[in-house]
Amino acid sequence: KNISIIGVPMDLGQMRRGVDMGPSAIRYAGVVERLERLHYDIDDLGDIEITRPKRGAIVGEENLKNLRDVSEASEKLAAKVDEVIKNGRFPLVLGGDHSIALGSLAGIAKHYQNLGVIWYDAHGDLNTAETSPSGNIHGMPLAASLGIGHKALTHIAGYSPKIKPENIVIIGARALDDGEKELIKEIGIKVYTMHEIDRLGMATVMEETIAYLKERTDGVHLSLDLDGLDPHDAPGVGTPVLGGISYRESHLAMEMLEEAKIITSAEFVEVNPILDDKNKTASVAVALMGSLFGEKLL
Ligand code: DIR
Ligand code: MN
Ligand code: MN
Ligand code: MN
Repeated sequence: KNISIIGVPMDLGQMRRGVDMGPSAIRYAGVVERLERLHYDIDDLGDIEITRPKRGAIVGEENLKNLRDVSEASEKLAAKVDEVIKNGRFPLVLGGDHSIALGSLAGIAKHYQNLGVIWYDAHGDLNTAETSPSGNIHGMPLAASLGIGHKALTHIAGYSPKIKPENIVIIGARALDDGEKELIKEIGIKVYTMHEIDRLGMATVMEETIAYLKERTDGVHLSLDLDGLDPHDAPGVGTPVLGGISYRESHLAMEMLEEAKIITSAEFVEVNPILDDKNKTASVAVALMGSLFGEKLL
C-alpha cells in the first residue's frame, strides 16, 4: 500500500491554541520512519496552508467561530485528499483540530457509494450552531458531513451529504450534549459509549463494528480524536474527558481493523503539543498508526 501524509495545522475549530502544531509533533514522534519500517511507500506531502483568522462576520455566522476560515481550509484539504485518492494512494491526515474532518470527508466520500465512518472520540461532534454550547466548529463536523448545519460546512467540495447515518459507528463517547443525544436517537447512529465498552469489552465492540460496516459499506474512514483515549494515556488534547479508552484497548481496536482490512483512509486529530507531557500524545498517535498499518507484537 502507498500512503500519502497530509498535515493540517488548523486550530480555528476550537479556542485552545497549539493544536495547529499537531502535525509537527506527530512528525517529530517519527510517523514516517515508523510506517516505512512496515514497507510502505510513504509520501509526506507537507502541510495544507491555513490562513490566520479574518475579521468581520458573515451572514449566518452566529455561534460558528471562524466559520469562513474553517470552511476555506476544508476546501483546500478536500481537494488534496481527492487528488491523493485519484493517485491510488491511502490518505493519512494529521490534525489539527477535528474540524478538519469536514475537508477529509469531502475529499473522500465522492469516491464511494456508501462510505463508512468510525468516529473514535469522547464527543459526538454532532452539534450545529443551534445546539452547540461553545460555537466551536470542531464539535460539528460529523453533523455537517451528514448534511446537518450551516451550508458553509455541509457543502464543502460542492455536495451534500457525505455520509449516511446508518454507515457511522461512534466509539468512546462519554460527553454528549443534549442536542447530540436527540439527534443520535432521531436519525439512528450506532454508538458504543464507554458503558458498552466496559460491558462488552473492546474485542466484542470491534467485532460488532467490523461486521456492521462490512455488510453495508464499500470503504471505511477512521476519524480518531486522541481525546477518545483516557487523558492518562493522551494528555495533550484540548478537551480531555476522564474515563476514556485505554492505550491497550486502542491498540487492540487498531489491530482488529488491520486484520479486517476495511480501513481505506484515516485521520488522527486534536494532538496539542503545548498541553502535552513531552510529546506523549503524538507518540501514542504514531504507535496507534503502527498497529493500524500492520505492526505485529511477535
Ligand atoms: C462540545 C465539545 N461538545 C462542543 N466538543 C469537542 O463544544 O461542541 N469535540 N471537544 O471534540
Ligand atoms: Mn472530535
Ligand atoms: Mn473529542
Ligand atoms: Mn475535540
